[in-house]
Amino acid sequence: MTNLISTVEATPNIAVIKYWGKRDEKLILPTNSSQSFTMSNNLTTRTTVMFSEAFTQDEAWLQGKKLEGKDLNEIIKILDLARAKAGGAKAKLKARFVSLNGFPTAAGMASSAAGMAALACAATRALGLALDAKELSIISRQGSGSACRSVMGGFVEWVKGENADGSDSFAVQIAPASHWPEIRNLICIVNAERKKVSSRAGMKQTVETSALFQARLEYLPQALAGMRKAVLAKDFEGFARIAMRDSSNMHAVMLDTTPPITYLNDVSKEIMYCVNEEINKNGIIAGYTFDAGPNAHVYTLEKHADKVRSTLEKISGVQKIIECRVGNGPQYLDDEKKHLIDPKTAEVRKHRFDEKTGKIVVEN
Ligand code: 2P0
Repeated sequence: MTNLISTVEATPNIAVIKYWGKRDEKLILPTNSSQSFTMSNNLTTRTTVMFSEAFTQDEAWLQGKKLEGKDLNEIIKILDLARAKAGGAKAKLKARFVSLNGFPTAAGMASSAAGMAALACAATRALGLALDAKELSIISRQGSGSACRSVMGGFVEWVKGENADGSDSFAVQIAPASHWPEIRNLICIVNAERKKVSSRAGMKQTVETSALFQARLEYLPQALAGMRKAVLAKDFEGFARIAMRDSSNMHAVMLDTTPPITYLNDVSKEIMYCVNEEINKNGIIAGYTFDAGPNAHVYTLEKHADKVRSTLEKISGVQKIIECRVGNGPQYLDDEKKHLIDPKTAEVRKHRFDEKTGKIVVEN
């Protein structure tokens, strides 16, 4: 058994109908379905996984730092799922995992979705498995819920499922990236600091304490159906209206949580006013959505992107704007030089992200 190695680049996804609440903490099963666009590869995470008979334990490096304890166990959980699928002698092999974000730290982007999607793809490929998107989605979901939407490109729905074992809770592609190539996401960075309350802890508190949460669950089927219809019809106005409403609905249940969870700051609110009152004054050409943080994702169409960007840039507190398109999902890098681990020596290669060129550089 030689060369059990695979390298994958995956990208984050930005939800337009949000996931916020679990019905099963261990299997990561959501209280509701959610929908997202997978982002283009100017925001990418590269991950190499190698299995070898020579390894005596699982080891992992993230952003050049060796992982231990809980962080390492989260990686091992996915490696174990991949090993169980492979079975036989391969199920006993230990692995090395190396992952690096190919986007500026100041991007303030959550990388767990891209990272866990890349891990599920790379680990299963390295073991010689050729899983379909559904199986990859189920594995990556157990690393981080939103990751299950990053194993495919385009417009994606994570169907919540009903089964207690999670076998029907996975992502499906509703439309490929080519369906609506004019879509742009202008990511407005207002604060790149780490958030105070993690999504995992925050959504648990919401489910346990928010009185408004039930109303959110009752409104969601209509929002999901409306969003699906708007995207398939390329109805930007309908899309933007539903996305903005769902973002606010999620942030409302966050505020209704005990203790209250507030991710939006004054600059986020300025962006909301600017989109509603200035940019959309003569018709809806932009729509925002906010995740578990203050940075805005402002969706617009290619033909309006320059105008929308120049208006957003004037808001004091907007530090940087990163423009993304809709992406095609994970890419397998078969070029031996791209691996973050040397396949011959099994050593972690020197690697870094070059902020100037926006490229991941692998040395030796
Ligand atoms: C989403 N978020 O739909 C929502 C919107 C944040 C706000 O998915 O506990 O990192 O690993 O399943 O996926 C962030 O939560 O949480 C998230 P876990 P995850 O994108």
